[in-house]
Amino acid sequence: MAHKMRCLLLAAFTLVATREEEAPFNFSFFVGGTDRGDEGAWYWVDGTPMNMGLPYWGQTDGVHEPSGGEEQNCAELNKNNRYYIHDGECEKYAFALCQYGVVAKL
Ligand SMILES: [Ca+2]
Repeated sequence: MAHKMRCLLLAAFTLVATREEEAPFNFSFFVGGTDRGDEGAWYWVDGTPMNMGLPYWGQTDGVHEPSGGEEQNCAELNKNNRYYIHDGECEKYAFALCQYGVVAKL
């Protein structure tokens, strides 16, 4: 995936964006999830199945994400929906949010 080449390295930074007006950036971020090759089956790049539904994925006009079908196969934190996860086109320009160091279990 092209966005792997555009990683934004975050060593000691926690993104907290609970309200759109508090968001520190004005662009979406790819995170390491995809359903490419198996439409509708979302996995993190390490092979772990992604949690689906709320509170992870957003909704647009009452339609729950992911909603882009075969045209949108890469998970992103969507700037237009308070950084909830949406499916996006893998080829569009966006930064990638990369994990660095310790993994926090939620
Ligand atoms: Ca898809």
